[in-house]
Amino acid sequence: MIRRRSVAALAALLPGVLPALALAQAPQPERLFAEHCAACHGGDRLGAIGPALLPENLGRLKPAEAERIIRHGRPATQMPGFPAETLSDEAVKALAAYVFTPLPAVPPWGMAEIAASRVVHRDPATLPDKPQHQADPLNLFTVVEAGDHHVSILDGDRFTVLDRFQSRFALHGGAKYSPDGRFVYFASRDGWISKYDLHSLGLVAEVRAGVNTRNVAVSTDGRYLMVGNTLPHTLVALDARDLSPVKVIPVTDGKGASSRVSAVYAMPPRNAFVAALKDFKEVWEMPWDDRPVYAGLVHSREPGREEGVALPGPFPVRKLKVDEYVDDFFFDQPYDQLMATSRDGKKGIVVHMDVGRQIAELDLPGMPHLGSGITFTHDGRPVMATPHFKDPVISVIDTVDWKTVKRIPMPGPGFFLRGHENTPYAWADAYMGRDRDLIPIIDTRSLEIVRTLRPAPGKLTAHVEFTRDGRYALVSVMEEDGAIIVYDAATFEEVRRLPMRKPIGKYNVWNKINYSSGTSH
Ligand code: DHE
Repeated sequence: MIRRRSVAALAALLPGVLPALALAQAPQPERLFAEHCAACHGGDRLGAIGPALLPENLGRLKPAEAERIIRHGRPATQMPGFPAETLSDEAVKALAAYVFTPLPAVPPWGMAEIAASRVVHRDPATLPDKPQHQADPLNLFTVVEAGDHHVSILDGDRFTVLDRFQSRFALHGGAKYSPDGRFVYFASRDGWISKYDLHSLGLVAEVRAGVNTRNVAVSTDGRYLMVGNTLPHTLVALDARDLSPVKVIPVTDGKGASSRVSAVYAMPPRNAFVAALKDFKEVWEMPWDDRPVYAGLVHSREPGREEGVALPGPFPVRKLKVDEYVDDFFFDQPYDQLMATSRDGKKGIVVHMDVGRQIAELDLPGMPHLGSGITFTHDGRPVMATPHFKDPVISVIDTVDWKTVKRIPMPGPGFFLRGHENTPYAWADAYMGRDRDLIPIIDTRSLEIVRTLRPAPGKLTAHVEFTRDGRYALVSVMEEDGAIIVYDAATFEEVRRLPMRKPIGKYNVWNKINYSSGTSH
């Protein structure tokens, strides 16, 4: 086979021959991939030392950006650039298009593949009993830096970085903690689940639970993780101690159809995971304790009140039928009910978990981002507030009568929203609008914006998290040369600015393990 390098050399000698040769050399993406990419990304494109190169896994990467990365490489990673003498412009284009082409068939990724992928970095039995650092272990922050695929562990009192380490490619979603706050779990878009010890500041184990993963949830007894996948269509239960697989639950209807998982979360008072599905109009509940669940109308936390057919376990699946496909969902603070929307839907729905069905509709046009919702009390009533991807508003909804209390006008459609029990202010952003550098702050008493910050003019700024006492708010400047900016949550004055590489999200141990009403689940 004539290599492209040889063609370039020949072109200098025999210009007239080149057009014919070039035709014969029309880029063949499979061959180019095998030659240049497969060693790191796997011949099947499922990933090896490099990430999986499938459309599902490349998320928001644009084809032009993929071409740029192939040509110039990715700084601070092992991805090299391929100069023109190795890959012509056409070859780069063909490769970029190839990685956005879906695989002809979903590869098998069951118990055997998951178990074989597991890497144990340290025997859990050898880990220290006490923190090996001076920081308050419950006021740490985990910061996901997407710029160079790293994670920083931040002391939430001194605002110093205790550790910074390379993560799996493209971590997405909130870091999740064990109930005692000792361990943190991450999910990457490629399905890697990593367990990190916050006492000794080191990785414990990793496992690939899927080929393309939405997110991971942790049971409040600390024994299990549940991973929701879009490739293949499965939910995967892992043993939280060493990440060994416990059960793969196929997301099927028993008649040959299957569905991607939208997301899975823990519902603490129910001792159950709950998953929403993208392709079935169903919500699935899977308890992690040994209590049976019932496929019937009544499912009650009061012993003896359940009725229906007991489903087989472990992780028996109770399927609740709903009117919409659920892309995004959120819980009321007692965790009895879930509010849900589909991305293209005009309305939201409310599902009561005990009743076992949909009980109300929500007036929520403009693509609400319920996953970023928060709850608080307004005028003595429990309410939830959510930003919208499309409308420049924050909707505030009464979680008793499900009426809209207010649609607060915002400077642009937003992505995230955060509050805390110890502050009356909720911090938003204008991520999806034109002025993406704004941080509007809402007074939850008046439901008005009381201040709008512009922490880094011209730079995308979003996602806020509070310290455990609610005294400081940490804001992300989500740029390559970005920062975490610490604000006094009462005076809105800047206290500290820490340089970071595109810090996407940050998660406070205390707020997460206590299921703070102002933070994500
Ligand atoms: Fe996210 C959380 C889905 C795009 C940053 N995002 C989540 C979760 C889901 C989700 C299901 C909850 C995970 C958890 O914590 O358990 N995100 C989606 C999408 O479907 C969407 C729209 C398209 C996609 O690419 O998958 C999407 N998300 C983005 C982004 O473009 C963001 C801004 C940057 C990025 O990482 O790609 C982004 N998502 C985040 C962050 C969280 C998140 C920072 C955690 C929020 C939190 O506070 O817990």
